[in-house]
Amino acid sequence: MADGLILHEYSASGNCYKVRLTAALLGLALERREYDIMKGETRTPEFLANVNANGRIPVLQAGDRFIPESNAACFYLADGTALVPADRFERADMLRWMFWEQYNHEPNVATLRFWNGWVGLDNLTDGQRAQLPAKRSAGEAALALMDEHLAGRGWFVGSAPTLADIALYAYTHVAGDGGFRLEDYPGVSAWLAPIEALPGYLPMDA
Ligand SMILES: N[C@@H](CCC(=O)N[C@@H](CS)C(=O)NCC(=O)O)C(=O)O
Repeated sequence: MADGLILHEYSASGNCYKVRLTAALLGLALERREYDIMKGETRTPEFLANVNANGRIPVLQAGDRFIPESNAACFYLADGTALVPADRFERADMLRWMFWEQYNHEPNVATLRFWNGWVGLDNLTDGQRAQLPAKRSAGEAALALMDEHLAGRGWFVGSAPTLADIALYAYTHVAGDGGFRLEDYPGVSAWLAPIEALPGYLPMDA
């Protein structure tokens, strides 16, 4: 890839980890720039003007162009590789799971991890506290749907790992941090190890 690649990130974020994991599996080097989201470092006028007007990480920088949104950044890295199926239906099916991840999985599984491990359950606003039961049951429903889909298959789409697996792995493998019990989802639990055995696999805390 000709462009120098820079990942603007907060390392502990699963959304950022997805991009690092995709790059690692593809053998691509990334320069990493860390922003402390707990200190509002992605909300400064400089960040909003120069990196992402949406005030969030990850943002992948390719040369002088910027790609916010984790799954778009993963796609940029993996387009044309085996992590994106050549078959048209399977490619759309991969995108289906990546959109689903952002709408049904991440807002529940990742948010409870963040509230539990970063904000602290005692520090939630009344509005956040009121959302806890709904987020818990929506997160459990997401894990149950993954479990059902994985019954009898090794990967989310087709017969090989794709970006759908990477996008879903990022927050699923640390779902316990948000109080979810992965042992209740045997299909999901069994799917983690083959991802971790892929050549180039990078752990979240590396
Ligand atoms: N849909 C976005 C979500 C990005 C997002 O929510 N990033 C969080 C960290 S995981 C963030 O930057 N939070 C800091 C803030 O909102 O100020 C993606 O997939 O990249």
